[in-house]
Amino acid sequence: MISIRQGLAFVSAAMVPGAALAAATNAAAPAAPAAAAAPAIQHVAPTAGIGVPDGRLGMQDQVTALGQRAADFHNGPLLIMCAVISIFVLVLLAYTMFRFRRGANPTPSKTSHNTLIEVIWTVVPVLILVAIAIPSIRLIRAQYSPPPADVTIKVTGNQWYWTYQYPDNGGFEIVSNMLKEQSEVKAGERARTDADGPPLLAVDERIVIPQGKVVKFIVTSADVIHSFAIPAFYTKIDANPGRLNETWVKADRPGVYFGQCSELCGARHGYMPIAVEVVPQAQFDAWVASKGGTPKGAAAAVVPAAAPAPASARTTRRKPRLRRAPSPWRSLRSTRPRRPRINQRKTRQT
Ligand SMILES: [Cu+2]
Repeated sequence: MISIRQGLAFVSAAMVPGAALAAATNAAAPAAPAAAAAPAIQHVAPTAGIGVPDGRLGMQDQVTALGQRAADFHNGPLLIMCAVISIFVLVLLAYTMFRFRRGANPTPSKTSHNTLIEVIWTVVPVLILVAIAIPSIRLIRAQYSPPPADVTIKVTGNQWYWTYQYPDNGGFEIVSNMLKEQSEVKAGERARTDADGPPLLAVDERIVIPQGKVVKFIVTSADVIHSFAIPAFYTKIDANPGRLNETWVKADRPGVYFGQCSELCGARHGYMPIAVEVVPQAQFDAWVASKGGTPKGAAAAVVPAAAPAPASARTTRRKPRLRRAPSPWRSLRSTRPRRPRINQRKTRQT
């Protein structure tokens, strides 16, 4: 696995100018802040088979309702349809090869078309595609219609690490780097342990999100295209420079879930994992405070209460009216000299 990734890394290093040099010096990732403002929460260790790859075929166990819906659709109707169609085509092919072989048919049939069969083999695939498209489009609609967000996180892909900003909680930012193995770190440097997660997936700073709350991820990139992907949430979205993409998650099960950058983004593409830890709201607030942020609701207590409005004042605020910007053509029209009305004069003279 590592050798394939390293091979890919060298190929991509050759494709991206300057990437080879950066890979050699390994100087891209900034260090995480050394000291936190308050003691951090106790992070949980991963559960085997949940949120981590375990060698199985197919999808990981889903921990969001939307992910479960997608997994049910994939493992149910889609796989059954695939299997039935594959077996049907295989049997038909084998039967045709045997029944119409040259040995049994010295005089070959001259049949060139059959209208009924042609109608059937056109209409049936169309019906199958429609049967797949309707639930697929419903699923996409559910993915792209997020409920109002409780927490917003801005995710930025960098060569080759992730940064996460919490604008709803004071705007603090954390930098997340992959943890190296014990044999790879210098003395005094933090190495991966099994409590952090599996090799190539464990990170020094996890994204922490509250359990059962709608979390909106605004995803972008600082350099090249990355992809923010967490299989247990059924989430994968590109991080494009200069563009904000959006996805959302509502995870009901506490735990830690791992993902990776899923877009070939340069020499160390294989070394920018993602770890999301789902914790109860109280722990989330404690974690936010430990990072120097403000738990939601705490900000309201800090801001002084507004002076009571006079009795005559309106109780509801009127929606501000949007002023239309003056049209650029307007000034152009007023300064443009008027065209002489030659045609009209001519008609008057004649
Ligand atoms: Cu990447």
